[in-house]
Amino acid sequence: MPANLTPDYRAAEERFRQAESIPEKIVALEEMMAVIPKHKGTEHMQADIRRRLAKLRQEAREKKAHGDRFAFTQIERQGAGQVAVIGYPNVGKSALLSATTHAHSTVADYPFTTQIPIPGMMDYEDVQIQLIDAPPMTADLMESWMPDIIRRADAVLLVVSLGSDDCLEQAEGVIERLHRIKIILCDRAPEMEKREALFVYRPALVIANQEDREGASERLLLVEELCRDRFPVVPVSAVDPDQLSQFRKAVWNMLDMIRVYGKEPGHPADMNSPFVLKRGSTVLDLATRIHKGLLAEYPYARIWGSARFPGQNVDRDYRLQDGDVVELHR
Ligand SMILES: Nc1nc2c(ncn2[C@@H]2O[C@H](COP(=O)(O)OP(=O)(O)O)[C@@H](O)[C@H]2O)c(=O)[nH]1
Ligand SMILES: [Mg+2]
Repeated sequence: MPANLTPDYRAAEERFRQAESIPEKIVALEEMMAVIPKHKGTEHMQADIRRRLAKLRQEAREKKAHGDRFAFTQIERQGAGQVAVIGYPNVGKSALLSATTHAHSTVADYPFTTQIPIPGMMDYEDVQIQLIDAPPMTADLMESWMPDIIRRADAVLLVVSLGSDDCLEQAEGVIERLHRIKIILCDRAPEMEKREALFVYRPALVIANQEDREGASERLLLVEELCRDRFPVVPVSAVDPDQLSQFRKAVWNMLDMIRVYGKEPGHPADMNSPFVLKRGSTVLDLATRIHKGLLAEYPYARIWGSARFPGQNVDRDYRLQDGDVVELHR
């Protein structure tokens, strides 16, 4: 049975499409509900509108409970690094977060379900990395506080869907939109002197999600071609947990950090809780971190791992490597 939608309905639907905030969307949906012809042919559509309304109202309540814009962007940093998960609607950002963290982000097959940034902690071996499920953005649309989230984050996961013919647009749209507000996504931030004034650089991975979908392998080639020499591309499927160990590892590598394990003289190393430092950190950096300056002046260390022989003495400028066991001395 044809729906026979009226011009009034079409206009309200268009307003909904254009709406950027939750209240605007709610108003537009209520209008759609009011003017939709009520007969059997539109029953499905009515149910869909009601469902979307319920969802948005719930989110509006949650948003209130979560406070204002300031509170959105000031997500307390936890773990080894903070990584913003961004991208077009429906690419699977929330699904990835749900699969890799304990965060409860709504996964749904219609756009714009995530309206507030939701943090979750992802395990990678013996460290944890904070992922932030951000609301969707497109080449034209972005919540006003999204740039803050991205600037505050250490790195970015740009998620695209290999299930969609728009996958290239999903990558380029985001990259260009951010460039316009002076955020450059890159593989590694260039040397200071090579940076453009007033721009911020954020390391990024392109996460090619929905690899299980039909046509994904052909689209993956296109995405890889687009990103060549610019970003690593990590194909994943949020619905296949076995694959996600590669994802975790790639995120950790992007952060460019090392883990070192502390050891007290005469005691075994504490292999349970590593110190996480920027790659390139020295014995002095570690001493400064642990002792907040007290031991920082002329420390030396004994190192197990990257040193030439176990327990070798190294001076304070020694560059630590991932996995080193370090016994600090003064
Ligand atoms: N087949 C498949 N479906 C996925 C995958 N990731 C997400 N989805 C589905 O795609 C839809 C949108 O996912 P969602 O995480 O809400 O997207 P978001 O808008 O980017 O947060 C949902 O129906 C998900 O179940 C995937 O890797 N494979
Ligand atoms: Mg989402």
